[in-house]
Amino acid sequence: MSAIAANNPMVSDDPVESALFAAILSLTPVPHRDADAPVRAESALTGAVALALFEDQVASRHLDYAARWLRAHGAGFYTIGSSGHESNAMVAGAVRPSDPALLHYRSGAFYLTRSRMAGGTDGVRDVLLGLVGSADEPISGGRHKVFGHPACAVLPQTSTIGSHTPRALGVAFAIERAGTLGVHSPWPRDAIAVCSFGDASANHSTTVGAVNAACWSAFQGLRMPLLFVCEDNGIGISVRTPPGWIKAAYSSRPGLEYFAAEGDDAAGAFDVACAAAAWVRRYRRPAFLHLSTVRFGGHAGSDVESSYRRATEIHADYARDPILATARVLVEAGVASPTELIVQYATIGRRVFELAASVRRAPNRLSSRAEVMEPLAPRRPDATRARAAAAASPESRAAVFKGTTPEREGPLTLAQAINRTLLDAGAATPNLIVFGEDVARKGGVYGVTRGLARRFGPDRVFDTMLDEQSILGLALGSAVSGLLPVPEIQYLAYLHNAEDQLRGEAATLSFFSQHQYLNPMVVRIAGYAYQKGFGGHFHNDNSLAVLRDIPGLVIASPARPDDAAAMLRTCLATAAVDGSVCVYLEPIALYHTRDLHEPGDGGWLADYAPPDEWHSTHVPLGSARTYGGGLDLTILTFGNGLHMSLRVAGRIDAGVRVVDLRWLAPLPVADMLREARATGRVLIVDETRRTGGVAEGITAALLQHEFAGPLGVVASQDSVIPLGDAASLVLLSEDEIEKAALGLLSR
Ligand SMILES: Cc1ncc(C[n+]2csc(CCOP(=O)(O)OP(=O)(O)O)c2C)c(N)n1
Ligand SMILES: [Mg+2]
Repeated sequence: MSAIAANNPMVSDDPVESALFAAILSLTPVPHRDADAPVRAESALTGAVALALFEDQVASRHLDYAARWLRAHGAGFYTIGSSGHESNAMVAGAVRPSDPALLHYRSGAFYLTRSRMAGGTDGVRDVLLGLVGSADEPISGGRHKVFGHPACAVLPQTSTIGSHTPRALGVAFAIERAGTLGVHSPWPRDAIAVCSFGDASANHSTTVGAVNAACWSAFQGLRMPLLFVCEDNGIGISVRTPPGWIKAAYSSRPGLEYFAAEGDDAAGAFDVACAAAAWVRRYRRPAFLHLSTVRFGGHAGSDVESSYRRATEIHADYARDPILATARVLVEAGVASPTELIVQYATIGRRVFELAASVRRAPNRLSSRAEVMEPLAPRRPDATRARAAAAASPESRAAVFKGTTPEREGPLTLAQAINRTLLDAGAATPNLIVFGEDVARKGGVYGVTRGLARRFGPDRVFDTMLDEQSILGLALGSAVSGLLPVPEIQYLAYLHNAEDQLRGEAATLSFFSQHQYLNPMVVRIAGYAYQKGFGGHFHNDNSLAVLRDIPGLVIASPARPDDAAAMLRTCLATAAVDGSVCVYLEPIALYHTRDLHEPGDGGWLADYAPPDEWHSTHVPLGSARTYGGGLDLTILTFGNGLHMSLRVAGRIDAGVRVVDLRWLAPLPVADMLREARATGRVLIVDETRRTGGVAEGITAALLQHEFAGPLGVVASQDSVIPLGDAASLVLLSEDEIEKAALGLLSR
């Protein structure tokens, strides 16, 4: 058989292949039998299906050879393969091509089976184009090597292991919820979500959390059609998973049905996968399919497996080759002879090689910065304005607002304005859902979501379990399933344990899918400091650096009730129109603030604009608001800084204009520059930290655009915020602002 190997320049002397050939050739051929019959008694796997799966498995194996060959020739950039895991093709064969799938990076054979079953794309070519970073690759366009295709219902994953599991939870949730709400979804009503990951990944808190959230849901009877697939090769790079651990950890979880399959038993794996899929589809509850596999060729091309595994151990795995397992049932069932299978293997290898050689010759790489960045966060401002101005019918509004309307209520606080805007949005947007900790029955810790659950019902407004990763996961999955999620993170401090779901998942989806998959969402986060009643660091978090550097993320920072309403409409509109991921940061200390300069002046209240004014009062992304037209000093600020700065400006005997940036991403650079140049002197008032604070970005933008006038910065200390009055010792104060302003004015 070395002649066959020599026929394929991608493979030379691979012991896995030699062992596979020898084992296949040692099988005893039997007379040809009907390919439509089961390969063995009681199995659902027919000879014809097994043969097709064999071909997918073999093609997947050859893609791994191609990856290394392309790498060796300087044309490929990724060598983590699926060799040894090809039994995941059985899982793909057991579910429907319309079932949304979020895949492990070793689920290559799954992807090939899925693409064959779904039609509309050549999976082998897709993967090859991914390996060489070709702009023609159908999902990420050369931006990452991922499995994904909208025609195959495969969502691209990131490289952060486990990070796709919360989204999978959300997709399963949304399959059901979109159906209940009558919202159009890309997934059939009886679909199930499929989510694969490795055994080491099964220990990651993200995966543990997603499985737990699925169990928590099922335990109380919520529908969660989610099939977890753990591809257990017993190792994570070089670290062994304790034998028996996956079974011990996942076989007796409340609400989770456990299925176990051996990857070297083709018919058995197929049947167990069918049983697991059928169980999830029928009962609409989560299941865990534990698929035992081996891993051939180390973790990746660069990995020297022999440095941490004994040769005997490595060789012993060859007998568990899933391709051999499928070959065995095919030969034993009389569907093919050993020689026919080897010839088929070589033919597929040749085809993969020829395709690999062709993508190597003309890789069509991304060639400009604009091309790379185009799918990050495309925006259509005119469509957003039009959408933001669209209200529900007067009748629907009357029903939601119980006869009155917010524009007739008189001046509102910030919290009230957000609340009324959410009510209006809920009335106008049937696919909008609001959820988080305490948002439904209690109406939010600060009452911002009060009344929403009563008006829109528990299918659209609901309390979640206490897990920010799962809250964001519900949003991520809902958003790719036709819903417009508005999740709440109770305090900014509690975003940090889950922020990768925003950073790695939400903000990258459009980039890695060329906006073929979008996850529009508006994440409301109560944040910033200066809270009097509920003190200490965690309720007064003022650190935004982790949000500000996420490419494409919108950060809205409303300070006043009228802006808060308009900006929330803008966020919801750009989410719906462009698929934007928006963080809407609510300053807790200003929620119920009524006055500005003196008690009783009502300077922080505002009327609610009636719908016919929403178009003219629209606040575009990245647009600031200026207070006063003073010619002596420009204060650039946002959030609580606006309240403090306006008070200081009212006290100083000079012409001060105060600019509320309103958007921290994208920063309103043009507005900042115009207002800075109008006075020639700038004070940046930044309530967040000195290090990593917003002032850093503002200063850089001013300097890059050659603003040359005097420039001052005041910000809070680089400190954790203490409880009680001591907080004021480290937080930016009005006195500091005033002193800095007077200092600049005297220059
Ligand atoms: C959050 C995270 N930490 C670390 C890594 C680096 N890393 C990549 S794969 C891997 C091991 C994963 O093992 P397992 O889940 O068993 O999958 P396998 O490769 O064995 O199929 C590690 C540590 C990562 N990608 N993501
Ligand atoms: Mg593993």
